[in-house]
Amino acid sequence: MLKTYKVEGMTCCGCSSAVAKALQEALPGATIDVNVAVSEVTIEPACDDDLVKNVIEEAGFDYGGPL
Ligand SMILES: [Cu+2]
Repeated sequence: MLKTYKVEGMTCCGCSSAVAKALQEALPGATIDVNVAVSEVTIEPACDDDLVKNVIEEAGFDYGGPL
């Protein structure tokens, strides 16, 4: 099962790469898909919301919660 989160503050592919890299390091083995155009991140399998929030905020972006 996958889960989609809103992530604000991504403006270019550099931002999306940074978010993807941070999430991938925190969730080895997960499939991470970052869509900068709609400010969304998809993670499969679903994981803990607080972990996602922490990783996104530590990477310097704004966590917008699960969709
Ligand atoms: Cu950027």
